[in-house]
Amino acid sequence: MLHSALINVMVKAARNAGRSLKRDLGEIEHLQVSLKGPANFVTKADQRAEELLYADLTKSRPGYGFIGEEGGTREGADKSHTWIVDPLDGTTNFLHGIPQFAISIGLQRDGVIIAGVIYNPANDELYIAERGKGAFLNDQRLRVAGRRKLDECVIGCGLPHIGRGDHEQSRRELTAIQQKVAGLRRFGAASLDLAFIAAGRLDGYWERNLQPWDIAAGQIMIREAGGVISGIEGDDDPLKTGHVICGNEFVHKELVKILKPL
Ligand code: 2AM
Ligand code: CA
Repeated sequence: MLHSALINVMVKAARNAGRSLKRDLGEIEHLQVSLKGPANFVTKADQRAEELLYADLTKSRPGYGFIGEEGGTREGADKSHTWIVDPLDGTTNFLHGIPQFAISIGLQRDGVIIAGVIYNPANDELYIAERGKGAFLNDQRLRVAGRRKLDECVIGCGLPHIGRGDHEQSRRELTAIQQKVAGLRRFGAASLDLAFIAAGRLDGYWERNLQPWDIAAGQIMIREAGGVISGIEGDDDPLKTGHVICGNEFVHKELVKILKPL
C-alpha cells in the first residue's frame, strides 16, 4: 500500500525503534538482565528507543520540535511542527514480558494532530492514521465498532496504580460501568487501547491522568476511524486535560453520561 512520505518517515522510525525494544524484550524473557535489575534495564530500553526515534525523525524532518516521555521537550527551529512520542507505552507490561506495549508517534502541526503511528513490535501490529486519509491496521482500513447497546459492549479502562490518581474515584467509576456493560478490560498500554477503539476491538475506553504522548497518535487514529474522543466533560480536549473517554458516537455519549458526575 502506498503511503505519504510523512507516514513512511514515521513508520520507518517506529520499526527501527521497535527492533531495539524487541531485542530488549528477548533479554527480559530470558532473564539476561543486568545486576542492577529489570526496572533499570527497562529504563535503558526506553531511553534507547527514544534516542533512535529522535535521531530518525529529526534526520528526516530537521527542525521539528520533539516531546518525548523520557527526554522531555526539545525545541526545533520549525515552531509549527512537533513530534509527540512515547518510545515505550505499557512499560509495566514490557517489564513483565507481557506483549502489550507500543511505540506511539504523533505529529502536531499548529496545535492540531495531523498524523499518528502506533506500533507493537511484539506482534508486529502497525496502526497508522493521517488527517483526512483514514486509519489503518497493517494496511486494513479501520472503522470503530457500531454497537449501540451498552450491555453488548466491551469497555477498556485504566486503573491508577500505587501512589497515583484517586483510587476511590476509580472504584466508583468501575462500579458504575460494570453494571451496564458486557465486559470490562484493563490492558495497560493506553496508546494500544486507543488503537483498539479505532479497530473496533473495544467499543469504548476511558482513563484519567494520561500524558500527551499516550494520547496524541491514538486520538487521530480514533477520529479517522469514525470515532469520538474527548476528555471527561464530553467536549474538552484530552491532550489538555489528560482524561480520555472514547468510542463510537453512541458509546462515547453514554460513557460521558455515566462518568462525568463521578
Ligand atoms: P507508560 O507505560 O508509558 O507509563 C496504563 O494505564 C497506561 O497509563 C500506560 O499507557 C501508561 O504509560 C500510562 N501512564 C501515563 N502516565 C502514567 C503514570 N504517571 N503512571 C502510570 N501510568 C501512566
Ligand atoms: Ca505512556
